[in-house]
Amino acid sequence: MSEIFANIPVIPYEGPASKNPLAFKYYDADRVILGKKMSEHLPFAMAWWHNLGAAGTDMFGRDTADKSFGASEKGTMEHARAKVDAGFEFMKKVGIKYFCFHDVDLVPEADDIKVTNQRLDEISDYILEKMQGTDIKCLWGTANMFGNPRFMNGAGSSNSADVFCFAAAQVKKALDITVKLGGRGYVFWGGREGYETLLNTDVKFEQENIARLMHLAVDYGRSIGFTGDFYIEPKPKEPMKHQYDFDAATAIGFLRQYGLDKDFKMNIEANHATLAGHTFQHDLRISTINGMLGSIDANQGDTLLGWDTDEFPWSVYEATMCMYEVLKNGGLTGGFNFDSKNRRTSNTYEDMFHAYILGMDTFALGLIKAAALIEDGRLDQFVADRYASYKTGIGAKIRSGETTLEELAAYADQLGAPDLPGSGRQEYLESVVNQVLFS
Ligand code: XLS
Ligand code: NI
Ligand code: NI
Repeated sequence: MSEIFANIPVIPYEGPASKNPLAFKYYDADRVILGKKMSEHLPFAMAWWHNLGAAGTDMFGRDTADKSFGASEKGTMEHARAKVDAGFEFMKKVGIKYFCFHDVDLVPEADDIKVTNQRLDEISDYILEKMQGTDIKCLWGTANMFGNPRFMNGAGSSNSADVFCFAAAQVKKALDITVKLGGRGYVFWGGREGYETLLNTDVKFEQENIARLMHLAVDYGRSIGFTGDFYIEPKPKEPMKHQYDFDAATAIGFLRQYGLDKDFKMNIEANHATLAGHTFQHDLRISTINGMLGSIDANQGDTLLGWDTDEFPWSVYEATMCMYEVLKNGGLTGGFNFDSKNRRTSNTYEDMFHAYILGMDTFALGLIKAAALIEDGRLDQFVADRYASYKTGIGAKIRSGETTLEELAAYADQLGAPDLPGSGRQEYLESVVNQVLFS
């Protein structure tokens, strides 16, 4: 078979001095950081939909990029196979070991679900064939339960029981394919699981039904040998005005309320966290302290725009603080899925490679710098010292639960007034981060 990206070689690591646009400057797969290879710290994944599907269409204009990959007609099984060929050639050339997919990224959806499912069987056989002799696998799969008009009122949260059944059918099939392709995880992103107006919405009913669909998915997944994690991918809005999985804290509360917290973790997307009014690091921290950080959708938004722009991550600050959380979490059981797309104006095959080189180099730098921050130790030490008043005396009694409100009130009476609690030293700490980043 002829190469699709014929003028593009396997991307080598050339180091920070290189000016070759088709080389890594920081991502050196075998370099060991804190006792583990970069490639183990950073299980990168290609998002099938953006890399092989998105061709630049926006609300105001048509495709700018050619993603037919040599197929004579788009939206055919011939095109679906061409995407598989392109995807595997791409992953091999950039050195990526995982991919993520929605069912409808893999094949064109037919009117009849039975036909779509046959197509999924066929394409997954082909993907399996392509996987042979490589170490490429699925990171996670998911069902697209937001594009088809039938999901206009939601999937698990739909008012229509028939639509709920179609959501269930898609989840079942997407789980089958995920397991078949060796997937580590299975994602629920509830793009339509929310509301436009409370005037027509029974929130409690809808949330109970979403939880029911998730329980059914867990039961089925475990019955076919899926041992990985299920993930919720929180997002506050877009396309719905209000989505139920608003942010990590909300999604974790939901999972606990409905008894799903043993099987589910978070898939945190940078741009979703910022849409929720948080930093990326915030949603990662909320997930890690709850033992629920599973996987990451690696992208970044634009502070000037209020939607999910899905840009390739280039902020080394953000990537560093992300990797700081990931390292403290002892890594991820999932991986780093580039849920990112080229800008509409970056419309060539080379741009696809430049984008992944940028994303992978950004996270490699983030990893190097996060490890340096941890080894530097000043941040950790500062935080430990900041809470030192709880190590002894009355503080220790508060922590161990060996006190009463009366005793604390008597303690306060006797003091009269406490000392101020100590400077937070934010500017100093920010300068430590800069020093570590740029030295
Ligand atoms: C959309 C989401 C979506 C999920 C998978 O905003 O990021 O792409 O990752 O359905
Ligand atoms: Ni997104
Ligand atoms: Ni995503």
